[in-house]
Amino acid sequence: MSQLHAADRLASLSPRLEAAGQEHLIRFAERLDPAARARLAEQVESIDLELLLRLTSGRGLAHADAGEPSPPETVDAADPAALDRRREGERLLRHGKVAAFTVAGGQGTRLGWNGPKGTFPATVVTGRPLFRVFAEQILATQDRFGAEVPWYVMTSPANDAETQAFFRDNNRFGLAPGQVCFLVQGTMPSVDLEGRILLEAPDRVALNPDGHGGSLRALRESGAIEEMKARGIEQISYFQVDNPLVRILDPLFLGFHAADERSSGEMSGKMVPKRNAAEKVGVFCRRGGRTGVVEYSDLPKSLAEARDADGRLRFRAGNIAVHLLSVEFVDRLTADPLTSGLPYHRAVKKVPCLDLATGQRIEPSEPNGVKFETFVFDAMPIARKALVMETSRLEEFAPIKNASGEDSPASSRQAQSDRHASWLEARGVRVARDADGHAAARIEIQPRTAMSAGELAGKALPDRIDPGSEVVI
Ligand code: UD2
Repeated sequence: MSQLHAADRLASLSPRLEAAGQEHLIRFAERLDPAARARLAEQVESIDLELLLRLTSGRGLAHADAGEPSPPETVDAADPAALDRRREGERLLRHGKVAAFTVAGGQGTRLGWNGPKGTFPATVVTGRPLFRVFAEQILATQDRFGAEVPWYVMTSPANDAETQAFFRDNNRFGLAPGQVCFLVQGTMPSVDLEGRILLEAPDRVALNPDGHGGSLRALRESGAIEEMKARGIEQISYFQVDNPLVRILDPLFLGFHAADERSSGEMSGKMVPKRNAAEKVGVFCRRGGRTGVVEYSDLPKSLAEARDADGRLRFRAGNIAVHLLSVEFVDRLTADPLTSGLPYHRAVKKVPCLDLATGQRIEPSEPNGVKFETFVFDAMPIARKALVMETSRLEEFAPIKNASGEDSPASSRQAQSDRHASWLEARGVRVARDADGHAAARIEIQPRTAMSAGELAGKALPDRIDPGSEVVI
């Protein structure tokens, strides 16, 4: 591109930027070479200034106070319909109607891992990375039901290349060519506290990933929805990259979601009872006749701590971020970008950027910027009827989020051993336990061996597991 052309492009953006109060974006453009000017022009052209104006003036934002919430109705494995529902879920898997979908676009800053979170060594003995843990569950499901499960992985511009390289270097963990599909999520400009778009460098707008709610639009824009329809996929099994205990393709959940009169088959979620009032998980609620999630940061302390007559937390339905969505629902929801958007949540954060007056780089010590993100669970109230299924924390939830303490690699590994100890004990194996009742050995059971205690039947198992031992089954 010629220098003149790039300069022209920037000049022609000027009136629009001025009208939107964002003319500072091209203030430092004179210092740039033609290629950098062209890059800047392209980025600025792609910003939806109208959307930003709406958001910075408080419209299109999620409201935490949309009526008094009440706890939702839930179903679980003890439900009288469970056996029939499981059969229906198995039928969907046998007929290849389900795709797996991982959101892995987050930046994983809390964990402090230098790389995409899915590459983190998560399992107890062999240190299998999260992506391999999920791939092996997909392979194990295929072993059992005989139909291929396509796997969609959403990345972000910051980690896409590294994520794809990891899959390539590991030969897609044994999955077939064409079975793993990557899609890159969208971004939103970060703004300062006055709503001015921030620059990361003279030729670069400060962008943040648009939240996991952006996954629905990314499914459409990448062509994944069309591809799923062509493959005969009906349901999408959505999960986060951070939970090695996640049951990716759960026939019981699938059956409740797709075939129960309490569900519309559009969107469902799984819950576990909250560990305590302060646990950092969103909670499922009913509001205005609809089921949805209130994020932990939006739940007033008085409600978070409220108890029912049995002494249990009133809002105990902790969201473990495992959802089923029908392809048809995502298709409908994303058909019209103007009317179908999820509400944006506003987060005030520290955003390294240029001082908009001087062009000097700032590493802020206090929050100086606003990031806008959408959350996938805000699609739930849009579903005609959304079902919430209760499951067990021991079986399905031990996320890796923090470097230490709760929800850390250490706590997740202990939880993995505890789950596997309980499976072995259910088959008569004596497992050493410590004074707190945790497994006193490191125990890894691989998905292709068993994905539940029942599946260990008929397998060669030790009689006992001694304290301090390491066992892979
Ligand atoms: C999330 C839920 C919380 C609870 C908890 C369960 C939100 C806002 N909160 O908390 O209610 O259910 O999980 O574990 O979801 N991601 C993207 N792109 C983005 C942002 C996030 O792909 O732009 C992915 C990220 O890679 C991860 C997941 O979404 O897999 C969760 O993101 P988070 O770490 O921001 O959410 P968290 O753990 O605070």
